Amino acid sequence: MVDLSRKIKAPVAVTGINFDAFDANFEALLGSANRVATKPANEAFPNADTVVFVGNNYPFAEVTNLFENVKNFIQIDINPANLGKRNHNDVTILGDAGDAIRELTKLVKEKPETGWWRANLANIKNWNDYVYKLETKTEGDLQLYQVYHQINTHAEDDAIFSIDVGDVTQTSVRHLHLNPKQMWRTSNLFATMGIGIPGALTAKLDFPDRQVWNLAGDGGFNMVMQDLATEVQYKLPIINIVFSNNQFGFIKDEQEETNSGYIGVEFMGVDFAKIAQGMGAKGYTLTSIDDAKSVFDAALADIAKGETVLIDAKISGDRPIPVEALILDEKIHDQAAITAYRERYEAESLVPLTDYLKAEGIEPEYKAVDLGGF
Ligand SMILES: Cc1ncc(C[n+]2csc(CCOP(=O)(O)OP(=O)(O)O)c2C)c(N)n1
Repeated sequence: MVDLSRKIKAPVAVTGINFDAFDANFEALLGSANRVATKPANEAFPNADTVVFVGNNYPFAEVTNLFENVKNFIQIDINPANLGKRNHNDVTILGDAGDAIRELTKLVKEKPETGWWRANLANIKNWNDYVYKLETKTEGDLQLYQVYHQINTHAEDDAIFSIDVGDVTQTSVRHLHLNPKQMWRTSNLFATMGIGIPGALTAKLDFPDRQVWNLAGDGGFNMVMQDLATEVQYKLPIINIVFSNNQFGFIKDEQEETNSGYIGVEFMGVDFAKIAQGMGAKGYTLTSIDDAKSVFDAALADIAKGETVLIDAKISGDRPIPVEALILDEKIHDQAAITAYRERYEAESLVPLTDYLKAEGIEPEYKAVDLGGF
């Protein structure tokens, strides 16, 4: 797929669940669209004239009308029931996705570099720089981003990540920088909170020699934390990270968009490190950026001794940037709204794709990215 992308100069978007199939450093990786998503993917679709839809189910595409502006739709799928399910197909290929992509890559001629390719690559780089800037901040309150920085720098080359449901799902597709040897799993279609611990337990039982992480919000962790004792009982050295913000962040953000106030989305803090200790695991509380590296170093040393570990990261309540409702483009939004958006999400450096397209002489589609909260 990477070879085909480079040959035809078409960037690659993934569904969230599939982002571990690619190296995070692949220069044309847009990420995923909608809400568990990245900015470059959400901006690319309204401007894309052709989509090759490969081995995909992708129900969210229908709900948000993601392919509204797409003129040519090519689908490759081995399951006939999936063909034409999400969009009208102009070309349909029934077959194994890998085989079809390999054959197509041989058949197509190398295309010279295009403005579309350059604009998307620049947009991806701009987004990656933004993400990295947040992760490597050294001042201010501890945010989830700096916790991911420690996870990335402490993760082994073939680590497995079990991800709970909430902001942690959205932020993992943005801030876990994976390679295809690593693996992430979550509850994708049903989005069942509490999946983090059981996923990590089974991962460690199935792959005892690989490093296993459970990443969960405090809401999701509260639902299943008793099974930390199961990790200890079966001597499973799993690194459990709890992103504690005393709120159902993912739902609170939805309520910000749709309600005139908040209801039922805030709850009291819990000392998860003490609970971990009470269950025989090693427990750490992380409260500052300064301490992040040493806490992770200590946790990884425990893991090396075969201990089960929990790090309770007391993060700020900052909302991660809503890329499903971007407010960056002067042709679409007023300046005051753009300034407020940039300030709130520390997004001064973010450039809309439309700017990169204009610079390449391509007339962009000025359509607000508003994917309705999905
Ligand atoms: C079992 C279950 N109950 C409710 C939901 C709806 N839901 C999705 S995300 C979410 C909030 C997650 O909160 P938390 O784990 O604290 O993570 P945060 O979003 O704050 O990072 C809720 C209630 C769900 N997906 N699964």
